[in-house]
Amino acid sequence: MPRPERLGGVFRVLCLCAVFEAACLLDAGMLFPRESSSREVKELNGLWNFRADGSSNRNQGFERAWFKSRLAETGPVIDMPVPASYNDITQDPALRDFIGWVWYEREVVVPAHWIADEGTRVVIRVGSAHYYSVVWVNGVKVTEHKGGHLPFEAEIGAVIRKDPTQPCRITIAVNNTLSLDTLPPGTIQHMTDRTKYPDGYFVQNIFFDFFNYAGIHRPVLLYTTPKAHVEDITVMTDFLDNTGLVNYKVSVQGAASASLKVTLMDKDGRCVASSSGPSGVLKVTDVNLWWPYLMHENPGYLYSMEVRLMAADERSAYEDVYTLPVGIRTVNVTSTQFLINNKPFYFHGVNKHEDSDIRGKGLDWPLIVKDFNLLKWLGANSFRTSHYPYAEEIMQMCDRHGIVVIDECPGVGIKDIRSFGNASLAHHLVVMDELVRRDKNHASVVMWSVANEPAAEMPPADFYFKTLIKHTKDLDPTRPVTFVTDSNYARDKGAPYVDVICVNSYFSWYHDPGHLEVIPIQLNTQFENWYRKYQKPIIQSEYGADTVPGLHNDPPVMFTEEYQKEVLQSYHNVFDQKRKQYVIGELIWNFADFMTSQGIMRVVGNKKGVFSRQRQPKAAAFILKERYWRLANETGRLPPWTKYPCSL
Ligand code: GCB
Repeated sequence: MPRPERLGGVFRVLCLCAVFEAACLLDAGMLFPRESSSREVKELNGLWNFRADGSSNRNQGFERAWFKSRLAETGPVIDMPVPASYNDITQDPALRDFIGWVWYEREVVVPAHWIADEGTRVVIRVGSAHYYSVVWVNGVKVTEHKGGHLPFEAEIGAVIRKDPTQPCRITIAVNNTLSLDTLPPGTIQHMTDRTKYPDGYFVQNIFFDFFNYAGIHRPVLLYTTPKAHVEDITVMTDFLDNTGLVNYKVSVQGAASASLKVTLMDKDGRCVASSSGPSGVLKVTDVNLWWPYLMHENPGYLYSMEVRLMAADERSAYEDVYTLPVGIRTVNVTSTQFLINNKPFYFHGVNKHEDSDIRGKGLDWPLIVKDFNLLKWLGANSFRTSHYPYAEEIMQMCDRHGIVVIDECPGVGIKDIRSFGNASLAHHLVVMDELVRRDKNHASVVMWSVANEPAAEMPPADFYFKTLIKHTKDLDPTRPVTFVTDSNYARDKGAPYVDVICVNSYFSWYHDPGHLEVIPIQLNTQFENWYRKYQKPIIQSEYGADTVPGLHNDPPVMFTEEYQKEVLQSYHNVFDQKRKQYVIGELIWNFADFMTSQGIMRVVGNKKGVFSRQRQPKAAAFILKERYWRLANETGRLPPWTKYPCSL
């Protein structure tokens, strides 16, 4: 007779398998390109040729087929760095505020053996380009993609093999025009009053509070795989006592049959479990769980799962090797707690933006590493990817450093009733597919956020969010789902479907500006109302105040460093009462100042950062740092080197 605890273990594995089947709905994968003994990667970062299509209908590039010949042959080109937003690179205000198609192009030398070996797949991958992209190789269209924050790729072997003597010319056209069914939504407004605006004048209206930076924002690269290759891997993890469980599924392409060897290695490269076959459970004795930063002395522990595929056809034999970092951890939500590895986790973190001087939303390693150092200095254990998916490279950093992520899709600014129609919903579902497909294996990602502050009170919103949240849970039954709300109406709409209530509020800022004294009562009321209604844990997902660094006044007045400090401290007092009950986290708005479109509410961007846009601390950063380290000391187990939060 199996002992009861054994039965428990078997049951656990069976449950994990059932959940797992549900989670493998996505048919195609898109593994992050990694080099291995069977795969090569060639980065195409650097200078590209660039031209904005300034024609009145912005369509000259297509009418004159700019993709057919070298871009310099059809008009003037300038240097444009990739990755980067193009907006702040030149001195031309027309390019900063440009709306429409821009064209990028560069030539690449493709290694001869990639072309000679017909058994090699050559893939182009764009980490992200905002918003709509079309890609040609040597004048042949290879793919197009809608959506600004997620990767897309295309196999180009057949095109480059057509004439191996030609250099490989890559052309990418990118359009930043937003419509009512893009994510985020926007509208184009044509100004026809000739007494006020010149002929053909139009503007883009947006309903979100960050600059609509555009261009190729993340790395472009070519990579190879063998024809028979590992197309996707999904892992879901659990543990029982000391044994870690890694339930995996591998999908293979390009081979009628293949044999697989799956090996899990610890940090020192020692094999701790192995298996063969396209799916299975790896059992790890004496498991090192993945823990958040400041919750454990050894945070961010990652195993390496090596998948080795062997296959053959009448022509040749193929071997493909892909290694995936795997953190073993669980996530659960009760009516009052957020549990990681069955221990209560309190989010003390930030909201961020991908945003900095000059490069806009372009991926920039010095900035990424600086931001992680600042997060650690602050004692932050988490962030929300407000308001769109961040680069995969950032998600990998979070896995390694134990920074917990609420992964948000670009569903921000859904305010117009027409953005709740079928076309919008269909696109939103696809974006969630792409996001879950990309980020499902990141241990750091503990929750999906499907939207930020939608107009949830509008009648079609109920069906929209019910469908969206159900779809997301079907894609990934292991993670809770939320959408972030600001509206009291939403208390009765949409929220029933979420697992965790995320609420933004700006008491004494947008409401009762200047009246710091209202914060305690209003914040208290906010929490009590939400909890009474839903009995679900609550995260204060935004709060803060605009602050111009160096501006001082005592007693505090709005926009000064003193006022930001007071706002934070008043909120913190209430958090300290409520975190003993059902408040499970606090995320400051914002980590750093960021650029917005111009308007009477913004002084060169949003200034609610606790760091300036150049990542220098305002006075509030020290308040937050002291608090976060105190919270960490109370709730976590600090690594010896972080006892004194002075250096990394
Ligand atoms: C919010 C939004 C965020 C804004 C912020 C603000 O509620 O979610 O995108 O930037 O308020 O500062 O107004």
